[in-house]
Amino acid sequence: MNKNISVVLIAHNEESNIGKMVHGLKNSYDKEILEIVVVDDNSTDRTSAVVRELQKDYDNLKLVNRKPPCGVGRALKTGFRSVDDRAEYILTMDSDFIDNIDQVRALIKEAEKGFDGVIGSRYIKGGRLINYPFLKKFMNRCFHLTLRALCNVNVADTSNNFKLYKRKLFQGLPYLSDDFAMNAETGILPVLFGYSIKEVPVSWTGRTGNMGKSKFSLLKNASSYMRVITNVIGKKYKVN
Ligand SMILES: Nc1nc2c(ncn2[C@@H]2O[C@H](COP(=O)(O)OP(=O)(O)OP(=O)(O)O)[C@@H](O)[C@H]2O)c(=O)[nH]1
Ligand SMILES: [Mg+2]
Repeated sequence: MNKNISVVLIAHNEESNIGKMVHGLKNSYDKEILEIVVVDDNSTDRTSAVVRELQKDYDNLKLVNRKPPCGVGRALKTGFRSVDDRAEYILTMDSDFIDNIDQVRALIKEAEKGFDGVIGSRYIKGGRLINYPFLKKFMNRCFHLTLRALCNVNVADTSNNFKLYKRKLFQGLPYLSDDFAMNAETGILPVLFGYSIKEVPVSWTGRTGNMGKSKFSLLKNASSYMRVITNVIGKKYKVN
């Protein structure tokens, strides 16, 4: 893969992580990465300032500043619209996935075998969760059990924002969610539309003290994830 991956990093108040992500990706995958697109949603910290500083060293680093309303889904969609048309693949990662940078190699290797998309999966053999809240894991497993039982989607980890897909899978499918639940849609819709998706095991470590705060709230987002399931059952995802 020579210079054909656009990386989309979504960020809201990630000043302590975003520089490490950009450096880490550039250092390890300069041959493969065409560009890195950071989508900053109204951060009140120095996230954008850090990126602007890095742009002095990296000419293929883009910064997109969104206006409110914020949201993971909105930011991802903005990111997908902003990538260079020459990119064959888009890699999505959270801005706190510093420990996962080494694992991008495994995703690239699988994509090179010809799969339309590869997911870094926490829930297949070899995947690991370190310092992960019990309730979040429990709810995630319930979500996937329901998906399997009612929607016939047999992907162990649809909702991890660690995905390397052919560009059209991110740009061409009808994602409806504006919030965190879009991470589940990017795992589910390619399966619904018949693309070949491969999961590779990754380990995931929770944020530690110097990594900023989580923005995820189970209470605020649970209904959005349930809506994804009712959308699948109600056949709401349609390509025009
Ligand atoms: N652009 C944008 N990014 C967001 C928004 N909300 C969260 N993010 C980013 O989405 C990613 C995931 O958010 P996290 O807070 O890490 O959520 P999480 O991974 O479920 O929570 P932790 O397990 O504590 O890390 C991070 O890169 C955030 O900066 C938003 O409204 N807009
Ligand atoms: Mg996180």
